[in-house]
Amino acid sequence: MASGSLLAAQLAYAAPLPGKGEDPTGGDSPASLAVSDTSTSPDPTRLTPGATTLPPAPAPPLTRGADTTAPRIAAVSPAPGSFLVDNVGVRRINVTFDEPVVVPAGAVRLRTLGSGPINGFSTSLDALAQTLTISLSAPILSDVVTVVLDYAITDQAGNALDGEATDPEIGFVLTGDGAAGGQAVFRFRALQGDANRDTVVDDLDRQILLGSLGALDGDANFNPAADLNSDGAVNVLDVAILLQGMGTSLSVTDSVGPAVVSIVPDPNADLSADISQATVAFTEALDAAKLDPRAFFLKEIGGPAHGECAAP
Ligand SMILES: [Ca+2]
Ligand SMILES: [Ca+2]
Ligand SMILES: [Ca+2]
Ligand SMILES: [Ca+2]
Repeated sequence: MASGSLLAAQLAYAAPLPGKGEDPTGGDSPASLAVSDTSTSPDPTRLTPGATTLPPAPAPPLTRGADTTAPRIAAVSPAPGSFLVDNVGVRRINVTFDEPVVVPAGAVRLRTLGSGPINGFSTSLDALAQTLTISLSAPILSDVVTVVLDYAITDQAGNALDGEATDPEIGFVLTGDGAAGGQAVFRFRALQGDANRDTVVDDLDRQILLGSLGALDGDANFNPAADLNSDGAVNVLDVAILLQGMGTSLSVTDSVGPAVVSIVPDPNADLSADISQATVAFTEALDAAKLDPRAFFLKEIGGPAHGECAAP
């Protein structure tokens, strides 16, 4: 089932291919196409009748102000890849950007490995609009949570989020590849009481707690793994957390389909040159044996499809 959504995916471009959008006749004739193709058609005899000069190159995108720099994510808390073993789990996530942003509805998506999309959450921006807080209506104490921040998020000038993260479970300094566009994907794990983080809460975790019971941070027998709530002491609070989680395990059933992380070139940007290749990155590995080339094709808006694309 997971590959079904992939196979249904289609790549459609919001921007016209170069030439089409600048062609005042809007026609599809080879002559009018050649006019705007300045790189390969210098022959003046092919100009549209009446034209004295070649038309200007398509305007560069993002002309709404001096700010042409895409916003990036500077920090995520909890840190990407965190394995939370307390009785709070995944309940609140803070995402700090390197400049004020606008977060439209639908730009933040949460999913769990065990039960799919999370709908019960709210988002808020701080006064400076640089930190986004995602608050879940119910804490997630046992699951794998994936957070997707879409590049519908923009800065105040409309530049799309430059959000690519190298690995959803590894920290970073700043997201992005230097070009606007690209979803940010982060992942957390939670299993209450799993002191050794082996995805099962059992007697091994109980032994780890007993070995450190009564210890304070700095004591010789203090084991950070036993301090389930990370308050610097291994005590009755940690025992209570362990007992609540005892016998549970982390779901390993993958019920979540792959999602697109980024598309290059950005489908929302005007193209300044012909393209022969588009690169699509996904949140997880795809099953190469089930990749159907017909799932990917390029199509001009109002124009023809450009054939099936080879997927590596
Ligand atoms: Ca900016
Ligand atoms: Ca990018
Ligand atoms: Ca364990
Ligand atoms: Ca503790």
